Amino acid sequence: MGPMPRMDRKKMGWLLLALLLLLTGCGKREEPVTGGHAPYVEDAATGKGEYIVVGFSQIGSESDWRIGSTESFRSTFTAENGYYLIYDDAQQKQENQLKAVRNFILQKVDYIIVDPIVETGWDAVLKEAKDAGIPVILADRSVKVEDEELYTCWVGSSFEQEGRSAGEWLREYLKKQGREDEEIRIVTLQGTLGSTAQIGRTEGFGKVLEQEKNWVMLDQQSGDFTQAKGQEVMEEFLKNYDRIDVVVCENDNMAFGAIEAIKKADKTCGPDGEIIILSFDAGRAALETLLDKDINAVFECNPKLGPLVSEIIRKLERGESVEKIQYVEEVYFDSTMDLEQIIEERTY
Ligand code: GZL
Repeated sequence: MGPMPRMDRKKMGWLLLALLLLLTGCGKREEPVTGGHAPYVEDAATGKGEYIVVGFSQIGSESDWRIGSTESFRSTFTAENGYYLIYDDAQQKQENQLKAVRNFILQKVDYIIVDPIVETGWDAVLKEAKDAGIPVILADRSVKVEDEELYTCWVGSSFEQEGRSAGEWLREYLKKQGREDEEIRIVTLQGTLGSTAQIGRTEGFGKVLEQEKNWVMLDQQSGDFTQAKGQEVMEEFLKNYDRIDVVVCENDNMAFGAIEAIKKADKTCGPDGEIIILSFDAGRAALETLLDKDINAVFECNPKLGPLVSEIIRKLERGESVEKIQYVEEVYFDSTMDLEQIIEERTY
């Protein structure tokens, strides 16, 4: 059965939604963000709804970056901007994301946005969305599926480039210190295993590691992108290895945990310390930590994807085609830069 016309589809959708909410209560889904407007007013003349109804499955609230990402989507997909947002926080569980997507399909939303916690396990639910005629846009992390046509497009960072940039920065930094021939003992606090960000950053840094014969990767463990887990894993590393020269932290919050663990072990880190700390995301807190000289360099990962995704939806609404993959621009920061101004302007 092809997609139902928006108007009938819509009426059916609201009926089903009312039934669903009646049966299940509001559940953990947040109240739709409508800015107080009536949820959906059809314009009899055009038969088009006043709002574009968007279901957004967000991973959780595990990190500063994630909070910045959620803020970007919620401040973009507002009633004032012509949207009716149904937001779902999966609390870092893929099964909750799959449930949310199925709910969005049941409610016959116009678009589904997903930030997939890990790359695998999406074929079935994306096929259901496709069969229901609902376009799926991936934001931030991506998926590995048999048929790439199961999603309309993906917008996010080149995580492999982020990892490579960190390796290249470290190579230059060590050269300036006259340590290019010294054995460099490295550990990595990885992000959520199987997530696009973790896969790309690990691979990208690994590409540079391969070229540096005196670099040794002692260990790589997941800290799941959280500060608590990052500290726990770093404590283990410090117990297991008598000398660590570099910690690659695949996000800021794990870097904060690693710094806690290093200080608890009466060691020092940062530009004036014995352990070099590299981090990804470059949120305001990380830049401030850079200023405090506890971190050596941070590699930006831009969470402000809301406006980009809205632009994509507007194009699709006009029947225009969109790029399958769209990367966002990113830079890095280290303690040689004038950070005050940058921190001042940081919006996440
Ligand atoms: C990266 C994003 C990662 C961040 C973490 O795009 O998926 O997830 O690096 C966040 O801070 O938890």
